[in-house]
Amino acid sequence: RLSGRGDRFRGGLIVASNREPYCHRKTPEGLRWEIPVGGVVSALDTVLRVTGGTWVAWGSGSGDMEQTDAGGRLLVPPENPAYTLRRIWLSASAEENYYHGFCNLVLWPLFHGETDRVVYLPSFWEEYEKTNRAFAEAILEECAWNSTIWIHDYHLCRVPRMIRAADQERIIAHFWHIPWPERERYDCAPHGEEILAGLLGNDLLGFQTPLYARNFMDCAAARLGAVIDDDAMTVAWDGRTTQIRTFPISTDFECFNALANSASTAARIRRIRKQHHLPRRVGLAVDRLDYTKGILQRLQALELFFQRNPEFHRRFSFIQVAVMTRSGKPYLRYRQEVEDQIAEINKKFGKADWRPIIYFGSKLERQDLVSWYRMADVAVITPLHDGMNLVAKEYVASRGDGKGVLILGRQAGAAEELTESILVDPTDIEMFATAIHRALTLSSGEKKKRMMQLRGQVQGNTIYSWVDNILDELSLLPVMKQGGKHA
Ligand code: ADQ
Repeated sequence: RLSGRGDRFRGGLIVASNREPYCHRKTPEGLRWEIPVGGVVSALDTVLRVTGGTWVAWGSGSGDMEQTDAGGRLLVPPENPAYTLRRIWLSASAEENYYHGFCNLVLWPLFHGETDRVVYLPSFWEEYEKTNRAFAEAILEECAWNSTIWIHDYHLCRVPRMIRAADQERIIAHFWHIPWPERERYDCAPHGEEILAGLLGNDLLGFQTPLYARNFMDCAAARLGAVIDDDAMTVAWDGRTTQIRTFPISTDFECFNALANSASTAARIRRIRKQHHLPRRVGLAVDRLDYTKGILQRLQALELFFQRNPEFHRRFSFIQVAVMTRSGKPYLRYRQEVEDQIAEINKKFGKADWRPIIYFGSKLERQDLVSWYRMADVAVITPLHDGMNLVAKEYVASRGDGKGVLILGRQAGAAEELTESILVDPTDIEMFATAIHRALTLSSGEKKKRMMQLRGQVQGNTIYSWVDNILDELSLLPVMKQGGKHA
């Protein structure tokens, strides 16, 4: 499914991300493994299962050490090994300052337009730098002389430059999964120059949308005085050139499509409907529990919708799935706010035999997730800011029946491609509530037409074409470094 290009990674593919794809936990029943929830993990595991290679990541599970060899390595997926996971270990201080600190309290809110939430301490940066160095060293240990290094996201901004300092010849690519803000907003980034300098150690730097790529180039010019070539889409700085490209990430269309069309999904839908006493029509949102996903605004819109449209009482329930993937005060507070708001709506409109909002706070197995997608008359995916949003694409891939309507927030990267969805500004609660009503009253012909166009879009750019496009770009790099120096 990668057009035979898996074998173009001759020296092997080395992927690096903060989160690991498989996590081992000690439980009262013994050691268990699980797949952490999140877009980066779900996209990349799909890829590495096909290409093979090594994935370097933080071993964050309580039982992780027990499962690895002395070098921190093990083969995954546990049930069907296809690639190597190289775990690295973080000290308590690194976990606190690098991960909870610089990543979650500085970079994440800053890059999602939530500058009021940014909290900065100097110790955050010290540990960020140290942890990035530990990643760079581990990556270099895993490399053959002709390996391709592929780094992911905002946790590892400094790694490309650190590897580059050790080896000029290496091919280094980086994919940025979240938005890149405009220059004015980036101005308040602590260590803004070091972040840019780190990323300009890459040969290739990929973004989800043209806007984020543009914003990055503007910031590099303004903060570092880098030279921008708008036609070639390159940034030149400190004697080297980085190619800037746009690669909108996607999902495994065929996998979701086939599973959603299966008899086992149909049986599961019947079971779920009965178990939760669902009315005929349901709406759905699936998010990691995060303030950027706009869950509170969505609940406000639903409250207004139920207030304005009593004819939907008892006939429509909304399912909110929101799994907590990060700990820490802002997330605990946000979860409390979400739960309180749901309780209030249910108290205001609910009846003994009907709950307007049904809330699940846990991880769903793939088959259950697909069953919910297939069952939902409307999916309401309305982040305040989001690099792409894979849930929107997974929903579309699961609707081979041509039914289902997607309401999508304009600030999701996915809105650039999924233009046949009903696009909303999630902070305009009036319009949002109207959009929910519209989605539920669209004619079946209109629904089908829109869904078919959306499906064409997702099918035409799957997770495999995403990797293919990145590979094509890598092979076009002017300085092909293979054949260079041996590590
Ligand atoms: P995320 O912020 O994690 O990803 P998203 O792209 O929506 O956001 O991916 C979430 C993934 O987790 C989906 O594959 C979804 O199916 C899964 N998921 C969510 N809740 C779940 C649950 N309760 N049970 C099981 N699975 C669940 C980051 C960026 C995004 C970008 C991706 C990929 O923030 O903008 O799209 O990386 O680049």
